[in-house]
Formats: sequence, C-alpha cells, structure tokens
Amino acid sequence: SPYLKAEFIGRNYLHFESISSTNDYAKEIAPSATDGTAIVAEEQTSGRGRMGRHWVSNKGQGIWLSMILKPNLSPNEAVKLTQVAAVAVVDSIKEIADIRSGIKWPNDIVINSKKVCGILTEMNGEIDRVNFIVIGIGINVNVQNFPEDLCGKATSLSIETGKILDRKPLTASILNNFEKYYRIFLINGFSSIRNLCKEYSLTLNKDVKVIINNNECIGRAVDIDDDGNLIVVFKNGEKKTIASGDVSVRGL
Ligand code: BT5
Repeated sequence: SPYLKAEFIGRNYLHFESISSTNDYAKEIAPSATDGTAIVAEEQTSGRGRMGRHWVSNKGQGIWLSMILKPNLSPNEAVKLTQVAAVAVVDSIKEIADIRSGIKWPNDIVINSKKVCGILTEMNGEIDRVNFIVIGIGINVNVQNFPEDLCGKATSLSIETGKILDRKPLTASILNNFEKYYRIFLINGFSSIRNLCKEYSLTLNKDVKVIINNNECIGRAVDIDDDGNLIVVFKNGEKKTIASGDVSVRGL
C-alpha cells in the first residue's frame, strides 16, 4: 500500500476474504509470526467483543483488523495498549474522515454517543512477561444498517459523514498512527500518552456505572491516571481506582 508509512506495524500484511475472527487467527499464528504482523478480513463469521460477545463484521463494510505484537512487557503493561490503539484510531478517523470521535474508557470509540469502533486486546504469556499480544480493532466504515439490537447504539463513518469511504487509506493511517504511539509508549510508558487519552475521553467528568463484586455503583469519573486506570469518586466520597472490567457510562 502506498499509504503505509509504518516501519514494522503492517509490514507483514495478511488479507482474507472471509475468516472466523482475525483475533483468533492472529493468536493461532502469533508464535511464529513476525512482530507487527497485521491481519485484515473483508468479513468475520465469528467476530468477537470482550467476554465472548458477538461483533457484527459484515462483508466489505468495515475494517476488521488484528495486529500481532511481541514486546518485552508484563501483562499489566500490555493491557494499556487498548488505550494506545484508541488514541491512534481517533487520530486516524479525524485524518481520513475529518470527523471528531472520542474514547469511551477503555475500549470504545464513539461518535454522537454511538459506537463506531471497538478494541479487543488479548495476550498469551507468563505473569511477568507476555509471549505475544493481539490487538483487534473493528471499525464500522461503510455500514448503512445495523441489526435491531444495535440501532441507536452503533454508527459508522459513512452514516456520520454521509460519504462512502475508501478503507485502504484509513487502514494504513491506523497502522501508521498506532506505530507512532506504540513506540512512544514503549520508550516512555503510558504516562506519555495519558494527556491525549484524557483529551479524547468522553468518560471523564461524567457519571459512570461501575460493577464491583456484582454490585452496580454510580460515581463520577474524575481522572485517568499514569497507569491508564479510571479514577471514580462515589456519592459517599470514596475514591476508587478502576483498572478494567465493565464500566458503562450512564446515558450511553
Ligand atoms: C468490543 O467489545 O468492542 C471489541 C470489538 C473488537 C472487534 C475486533 S474486529 C477485529 C478483531 N477480531 C475479532 O473477532 N474482534 C476484533 P465489547 O466492548 O465487548 O463490545 C461488544 C458489544 O458491542 C456487543 O455486545 C454489541 O452490543 C456491540 N456491537 C457488536 N457489533 C458491533 C458493531 N459492529 N458496531 C458497534 N457495536 C457493536
């Protein structure tokens, strides 16, 4: 692709007409794949979200992409790559579709309160060091109609801009921007992209519903810390650091 400027992300590029899930395939080949390998499919027959949820990935309508990474990182550090990828996607959507999107902490990209992209980071390895990481990115590019259960909750770049977009420059832009932020993250840690995460965040200064030990608690998201955790202040004044899990922003 003439658009690809990245030096190692996407240099090994595998393209499929149809696949079960690019993340599943990436995990299968990861042990022998080169660092930065990208897998893209026109269609996924079993696209996945977090916790085994289904991800709608119809033919030719989106970017269904996985990247294989082999850094020297602990799993605790590796989970932060979801937010590194999110910042890259927001920049790429602005660059190519000229539209502003934001991050619903930690893994959704949203436009006009509707989800346009989801990110799924998976890994394999030991407690102190990962063998590999797979970052899956699903972006609704030219989707015109969503299944009933997603109506009002999901959107696409074509719905938001009124234009059909070429997926190639957008895919390349994501690989380019991800490589840029990934390098910064590897050298300087999450704190070096924290400010961008906060700037792009749609969760900060909003009420959020957090599920702690099966209990729904409502509090206000006040900060994203140097480790990428969400800081939430509850009604009783208690402050909690939320590392991951299912935080849903009230009203979304
Ligand atoms: C995610 O999960 O948002 C992560 C999605 C990752 C998809 C990529 S595509 C390439 C790679 N290969 C895969 O198999 N997966 C990755 P989560 O936060 O759990 O959100 C899942 C929820 O989003 C579902 O339960 C639906 O409510 C909703 N959803 C499903 N498909 C959608 C779509 N195309 N657009 C917007 N929302 C969708």
